[in-house]
Amino acid sequence: MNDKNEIDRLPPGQQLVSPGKWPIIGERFPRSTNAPWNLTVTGLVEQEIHLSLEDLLAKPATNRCLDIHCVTRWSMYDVAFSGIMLAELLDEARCMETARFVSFVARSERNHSTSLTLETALANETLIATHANGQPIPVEHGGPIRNIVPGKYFYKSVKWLERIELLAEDRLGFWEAESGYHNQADPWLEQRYMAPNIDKRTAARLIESRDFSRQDLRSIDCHNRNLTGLKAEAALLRDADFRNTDLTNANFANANLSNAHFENANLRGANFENADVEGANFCGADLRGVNLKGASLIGASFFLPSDESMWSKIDSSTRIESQQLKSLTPDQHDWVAEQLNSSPR
Ligand SMILES: Nc1nc2c(c(=O)[nH]1)N[C@H]1C(S)=C(S)[C@@H](COP(=O)(O)O)O[C@H]1N2
Ligand SMILES: [Mo]
Repeated sequence: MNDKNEIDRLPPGQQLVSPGKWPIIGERFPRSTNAPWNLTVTGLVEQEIHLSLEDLLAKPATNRCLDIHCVTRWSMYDVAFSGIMLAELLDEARCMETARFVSFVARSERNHSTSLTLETALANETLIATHANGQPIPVEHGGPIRNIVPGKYFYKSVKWLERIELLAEDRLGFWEAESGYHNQADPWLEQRYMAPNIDKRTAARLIESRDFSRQDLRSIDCHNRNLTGLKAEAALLRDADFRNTDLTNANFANANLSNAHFENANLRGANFENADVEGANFCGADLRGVNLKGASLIGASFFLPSDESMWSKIDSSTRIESQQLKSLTPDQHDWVAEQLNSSPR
């Protein structure tokens, strides 16, 4: 059980999902192969270990009731995981003195992986889990074997774990290397992303051109600007700052805007078709005439209950399908659904 009291149990910037609604994030299927499931512990160990799923299931299980915190701002309390402690497997494998990092590699098309220092992996009591809430973990959630790293954003917990590798030097994982996710991933410190890699002059030139199409502009600071008609199709704008910006008729189709900030932005007529706006903040923004069809809305927020100045403007001219609303948290869902039924203002 989580021993924090309810008030400070939710890390900063997170929202709770509806009870029992576990979102699927990232890959949905393991690499397809007929090979039986097994787990290898390899690298800087005295004794390499190969375990079949049956071997793993035969070991005495440890149960842990844990809170999940995803970097895209959703959290879920009290998932009862069970499996084998990483520490037990490593006792068996006997790590060499030179082993300082541990990499968890998935059976996936992209060899998805993540890594931790060995010290963190053990201190956080990493679990090699086979069951969640009394059932085998469903395949879309990483079954039959996934690692679970308590106290870190959920991207440190790989689905379809098939190899644990002990290393002397760190090897960044998929999200950490490809998408700039923070390698420490502490939700209490909001370690979501690494610092951006664009210099100020390049940013200024791009803002001037109003053409961000297909560019990697993660975390770009555009707040308080006039960017009407911005072209940003398929741009990588995760964590970008568009607070208070005029984005009338901007085109963000297919863009990655996860965790982007649109607080109080003017988005009238903007196009977000098929964009990823997971965890994006639209509080106080004008969303009339906005097209959000096909956009992924997990963890997005549209209003701040306590502050009416931070309620976005949504009406029947805002295009969101009811299917999409299901990925919002319950209070966001109900509020947005109600606004969508109001006539244009
Ligand atoms: N193999 C694999 N593991 C993965 C991912 C992935 O894309 N592939 N995504 C990570 C991310 S970003 C999150 S938030 C969680 C999501 O797990 P869930 O789909 O069971 O909620 O899995 C993590 N592990
Ligand atoms: Mo994630």
